[in-house]
Amino acid sequence: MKVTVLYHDGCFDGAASAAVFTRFFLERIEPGASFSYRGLSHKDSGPIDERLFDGDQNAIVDFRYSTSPKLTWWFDHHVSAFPNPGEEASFRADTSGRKFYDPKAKSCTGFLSSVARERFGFDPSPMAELIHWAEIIDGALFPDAHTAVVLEEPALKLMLVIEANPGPGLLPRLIGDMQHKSLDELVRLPYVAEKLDPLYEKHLKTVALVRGRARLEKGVVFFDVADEEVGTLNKFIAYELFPEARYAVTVSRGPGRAKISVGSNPWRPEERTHDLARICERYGGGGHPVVGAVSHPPEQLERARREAAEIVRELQEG
Ligand SMILES: [Mn+2]
Repeated sequence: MKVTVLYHDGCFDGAASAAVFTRFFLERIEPGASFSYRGLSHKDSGPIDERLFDGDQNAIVDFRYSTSPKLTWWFDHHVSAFPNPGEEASFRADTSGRKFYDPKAKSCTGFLSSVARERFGFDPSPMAELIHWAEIIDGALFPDAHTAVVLEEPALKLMLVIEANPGPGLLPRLIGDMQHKSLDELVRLPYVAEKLDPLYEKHLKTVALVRGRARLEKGVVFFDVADEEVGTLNKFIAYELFPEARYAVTVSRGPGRAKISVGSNPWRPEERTHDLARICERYGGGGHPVVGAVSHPPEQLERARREAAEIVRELQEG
């Protein structure tokens, strides 16, 4: 039996969900099954391309629903799991007993493990470490900013590699190894370590850069790193430097955009008095009440800098 597993690409929870699903399937459904994996990205909107369901059984984990009759297993926890017409009704009408959704679950990995244990008699305990860290990472439940910035834990180093997603074959191979190896063993695998080392070095350089530039004024941390290639910016550095900060505003430059990031201190939730999505919407951006962003074309960097200064003033006054 061929099983195709589609998972949320570039995401620790997505890869961990695929690993737990595979082990569950081999132990409780079909011991001789063979697996192929393919990552799905939120960049492609609209219904999922039905040609991807090329297995005898087809699963989606940690990603939105599909009404295709070829989809035989589904586990998700995203609030936006049914963006297209008819999808939610199709899920509600499903009687297969193999499609599961809980938008309150912190991670899909944790949700999938519980369902597999309760409904199918799967024993997830050998994968407890992986499941634990998927809950922390996807639920943003880091104990403190230092843990989230220094990334000493093997799970967080693995997160760095998974989110950078270097090369098309790496995640499918890693999903295979995640089924039986500890996180410490995973980060030492040569094909993981050779990607991790330069990523981790770059990460530490970015942390040092931000530490040198960030300033706290009236509860708001501000820094501008648009003149440097920093890649994805760890959003917790500001709060590691200034634990008393309420908000952080950043100007950075990504491929094809000048970006303003606006966040609130996740370890001081009671001190957030602004809806950051609302503020970002006024400048053409969006997000959630606790974190938002505004993107402009790269040639409008000066505009982004001006707007960031306005946002800083607004947050300082509130
Ligand atoms: Mn997830």
